[in-house]
Amino acid sequence: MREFQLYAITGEEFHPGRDLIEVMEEAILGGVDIIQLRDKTSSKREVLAKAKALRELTKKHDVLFIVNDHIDVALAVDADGIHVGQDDLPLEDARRIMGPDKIIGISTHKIEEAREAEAGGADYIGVGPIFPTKSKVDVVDPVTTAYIQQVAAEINIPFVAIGGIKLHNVLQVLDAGAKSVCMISEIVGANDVKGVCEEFKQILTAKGHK
Ligand code: 3NM
Repeated sequence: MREFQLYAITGEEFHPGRDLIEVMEEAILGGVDIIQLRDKTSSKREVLAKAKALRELTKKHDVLFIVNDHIDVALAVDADGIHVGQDDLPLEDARRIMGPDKIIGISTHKIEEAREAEAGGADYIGVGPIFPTKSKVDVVDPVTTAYIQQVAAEINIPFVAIGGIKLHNVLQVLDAGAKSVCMISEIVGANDVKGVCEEFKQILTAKGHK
């Protein structure tokens, strides 16, 4: 799997009146290396239409494209991969459907889930929520930065920290051992999406992550 450091997830509720593709293109121009389409409310047809547009955009800029949950949509648009939650399609089945070459990521919230994901063949795991967040409805209590240290020490596949990460606290996350960070609201809800991404990128670069 190609490495990534700055991961942005879509969240259209954070940019009312602004076009999804325009916002995500700004994020890419600011330095995001991977985008996930996450849409828990639209119809399958609507999700497919957004996925097609985002696939085109990410191809144009050579950025990875992941679809949350909708494995059929991921395959239909030839996304780079799928991201699943603990209650979605099990890893084994997701792998069978996606094949050996696609990226499969899974959200994990405790070390047992992280170990299980690694053993089950996930390409990367989400680790969170690090801080409180309002961007996910069924979110569990924050796992804290101490937990990042545990994951960094024990888990051998790439992990991305997520949940409540902002420009003002991202250094704590990196100092705890995360090499990749993922945000919804701080990126797509910003007035200057590109500028925020550039700032994240600068902080990552200063920490030695390209
Ligand atoms: N997954 P924000 S936290 C989508 O812990 C998601 O697995 C999480 O949004 C997890 O950057 C989260 O706005 C929401 O806090 C992230």
